Amino acid sequence: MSEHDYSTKHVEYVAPEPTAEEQAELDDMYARMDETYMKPLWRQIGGLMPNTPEPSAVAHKWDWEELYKLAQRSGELVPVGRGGERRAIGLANPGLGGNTYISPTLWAAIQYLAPGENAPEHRHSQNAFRFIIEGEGVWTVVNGDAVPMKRGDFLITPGWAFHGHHNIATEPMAWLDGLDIPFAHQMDSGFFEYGTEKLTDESTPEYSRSERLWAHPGLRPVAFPGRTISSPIGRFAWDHTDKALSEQLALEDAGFPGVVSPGHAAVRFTNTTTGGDVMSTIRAEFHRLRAGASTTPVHEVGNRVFQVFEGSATAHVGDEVFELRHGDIVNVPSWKKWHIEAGTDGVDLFCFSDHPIFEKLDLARTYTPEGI
Ligand code: 1HN
Repeated sequence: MSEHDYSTKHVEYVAPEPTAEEQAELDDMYARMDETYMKPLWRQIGGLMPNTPEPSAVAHKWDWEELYKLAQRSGELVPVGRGGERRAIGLANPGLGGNTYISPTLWAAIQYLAPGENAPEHRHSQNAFRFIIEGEGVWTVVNGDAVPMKRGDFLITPGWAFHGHHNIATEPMAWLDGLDIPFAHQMDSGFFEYGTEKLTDESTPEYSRSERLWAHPGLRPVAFPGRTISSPIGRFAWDHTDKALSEQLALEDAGFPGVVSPGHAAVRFTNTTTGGDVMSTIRAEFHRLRAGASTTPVHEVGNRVFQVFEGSATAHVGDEVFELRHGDIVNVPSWKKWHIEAGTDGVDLFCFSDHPIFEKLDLARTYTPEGI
């Protein structure tokens, strides 16, 4: 709960009624300000400093079937290669002026790679991840480490790591990409470089080197002490995530703590050298709700994006209600009250957010109107 009263409202400034002469002078002054790129605060404070965040981004749902069909069509019509770099279709929030921003900070896209195709290597300072909603057969090569991509896996490509992908299977594959592109773009902090067109490692190991070294619970290699900016684990394999979630619910059944709230299990992907988020700007989590369970309604500074992995759910965001099935994506704009209710078979949900940005800058706030 918060000590703040979020119901206070801005007072509209009412200027004293000017005489005709004064009005002419005022008009002239405002015109001159306009011509010289100046703006008086008294005409805009309410918009600049709302009592609580008033995001331009709106809550929106993208239908997986529709996304997949269009990705498939683009696979038939548009080649992938140097220049375009990726056959990725970005999700453009209807409130963000036609930019490919799902939120003011985050990019989300569906990427499609047909059998035998290569997405050439490049690197950028923007952080990226992939979440694999279905399929397998693609390996991504991150700084020379070949990383398998399989159903349920979460993979990271930290900023400035070279990366390219190839599909060695007989089936096409589509997955979700998330990046902090809008944040980098709006802050003018982005850098980009091409790498090789041919992947630096075309092997197809069952586990990446990063997993072989780092992905053993509670153990780290003594040869690599110290902290890394992003997680040293490049791939969080689904079987670990699945097990961690089922154990939380099994412990709940046995009367032990572990779940977030009744019937709501959740894990966060972490940088094992710090215990913090996998990357400096992006948080990633996996949530599992039993049938009939619901998350606690909350307002939060920052932006979330959910993708349904299995099952079905109803998302409530502000006054809107979205029915979600496998693969569907929905976003929660900053400070919009949200909660998610599981459908009749429960739901598995992948979630990513920009919350680390606000936490690092001491700008994070949450408010649970109904208490916890
Ligand atoms: C990118 O490099 C990838 O590496 C995916 O798979 C999506 C969107 C914009 C810019 C670069 C990738 C991207 C991207």
